[in-house]
Amino acid sequence: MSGSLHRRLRCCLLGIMTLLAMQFVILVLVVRLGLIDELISRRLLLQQQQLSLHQHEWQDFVTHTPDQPHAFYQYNRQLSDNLAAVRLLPTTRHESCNRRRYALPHASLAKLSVVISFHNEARSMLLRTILTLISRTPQEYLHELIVIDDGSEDVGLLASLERHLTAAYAERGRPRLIFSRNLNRKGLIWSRNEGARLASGHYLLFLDSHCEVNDGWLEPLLERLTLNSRLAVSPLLDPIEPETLSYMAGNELLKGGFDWSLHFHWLPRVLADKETLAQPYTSPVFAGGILMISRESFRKLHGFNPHLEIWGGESIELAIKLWLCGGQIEIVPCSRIGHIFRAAHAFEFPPQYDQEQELEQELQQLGSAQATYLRNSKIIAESWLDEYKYLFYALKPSAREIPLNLRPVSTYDPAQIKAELKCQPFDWLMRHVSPELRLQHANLSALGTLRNAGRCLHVAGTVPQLQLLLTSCHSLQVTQWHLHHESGQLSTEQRLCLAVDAAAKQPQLSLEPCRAGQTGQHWLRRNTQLQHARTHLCLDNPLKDQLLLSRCRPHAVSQSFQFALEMEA
Ligand code: UD2
Ligand code: MN
Repeated sequence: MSGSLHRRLRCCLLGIMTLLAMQFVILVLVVRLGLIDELISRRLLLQQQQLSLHQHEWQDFVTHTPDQPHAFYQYNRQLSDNLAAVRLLPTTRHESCNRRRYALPHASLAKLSVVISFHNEARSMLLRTILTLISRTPQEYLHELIVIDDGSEDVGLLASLERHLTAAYAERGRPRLIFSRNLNRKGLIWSRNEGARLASGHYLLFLDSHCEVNDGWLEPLLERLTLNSRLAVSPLLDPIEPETLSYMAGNELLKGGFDWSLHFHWLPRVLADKETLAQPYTSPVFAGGILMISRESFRKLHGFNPHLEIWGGESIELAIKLWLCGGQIEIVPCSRIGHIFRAAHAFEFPPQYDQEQELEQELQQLGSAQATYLRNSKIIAESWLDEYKYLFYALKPSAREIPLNLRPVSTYDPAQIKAELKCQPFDWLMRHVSPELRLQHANLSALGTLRNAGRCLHVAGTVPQLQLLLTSCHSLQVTQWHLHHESGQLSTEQRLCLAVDAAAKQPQLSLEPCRAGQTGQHWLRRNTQLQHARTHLCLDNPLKDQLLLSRCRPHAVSQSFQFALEMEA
């Protein structure tokens, strides 16, 4: 009796477990195959009458994607292909943004032209960007969409896109669709300028080709722009994870900034008294390159600097130019646009220098991406930094060797723009917009690369496997050092400090997290020597590329270390 009860119980339990396991497998499958998204999107498709492209057309377009390895896109292309054309996205903005009514101008006075330039974007990703934009933008404001194929390898893509979109939106006549293809790649900056040239709306929005606008993205931006004609705005960018394509909330406590090497950085900001997370806030530069500006302001500023090539720096230049010449920049957190932030460039950069050019060897060997960015940065420094450009060259000494030989691509001339628009000198920006630029060197007695006999002191590897060595000064990743005025700390950008372990039998050089009041991290500058305060020993490179500490010997070449930039005492 009890035996059969046992058996039945075991059977029952086994049954339940099998059922649970099956449910789990089904759940995993549903999630993996994006079926949930599919279901949601079907509902969405029914709800959103504006979206006129049918599921089979999406499939037809996407299945012609050429097969490429992961590195080609730097995100999960298969997953993108299987996700819905338009996904339901989480609401990431502050809930008060949903309740607000935005003061908008009549649509006939606020026509929007969206410019998307792409190079080698996956079909599903590009189409999702476009369809999401069309379905989440009030029809009456979305005047036109300008899509520029910047020499992509998938040669059939643009024509096919044009066919599908034109068929889908012809009836309602909106948005106006403009397609243009660069047979040879001309770069993002040229293409965005071209897009702006083709545009006819009142406002321009520059968008990357792997974005998903979130609900209600336009109204908060438009409201700000119509309140203040000197303004240009960015939405708050929500990151989309490249592998899972999950849509996450961006951070409202960050603004856009740059350092003296003209690299973009997110900077922390502090909320003022009573300021809420939903309020627009000023920012030294745009949230990356996704920005909205009146076409008239963009024209007055002569657009993006056409001397900048391929990729990089154009939105920083536009920001500097805008601030100095009477404009303002805001990030508007009630407007959300998702963007895939990729870990690495998905495309090659055309070589900047040919072997014939007389250049320092290291510069010649610089990767094309680095060389392009360095050249673009040099153009910006030369155009706008005035007497502060020495700080740029201190951090990027190899930029000095870059020949600019600007091709006469246009009449673009910063000096003329400054005169035309009565622009302020760069110093004004440091005083009123980017005080952090001033702080970046106020408490330093030296900064930049640290050179001994033509080689530079460099930290290789990551914690805990750090290595201190001497390397070529022209590699762009070479460590930039900061010698702090008061603490005597010699630190890297990662806040690692050069220290000496005095307890060991032989004092040893080491790298440790910078901490206030650590005497082991205190260095003294004696002419070109670096003397450790506690042990009185000097940094030395007696045998080629071997760093150690030894008794200080004035005039010893192996103990002479030059910073790229030394402040006057
Ligand atoms: C960032 C900006 C981007 C732009 C760029 C610097 C964000 C979210 N994005 O891009 O707006 O300011 O930095 O220039 O901050 N592309 C071309 N032709 C090329 C190379 C790229 O059309 O030769 C397209 C590309 O397909 C993409 C866009 O340009 O749509 C930006 O390139 P990215 O997405 O690879 O680089 P990202 O996101 O760092
Ligand atoms: Mn991008």
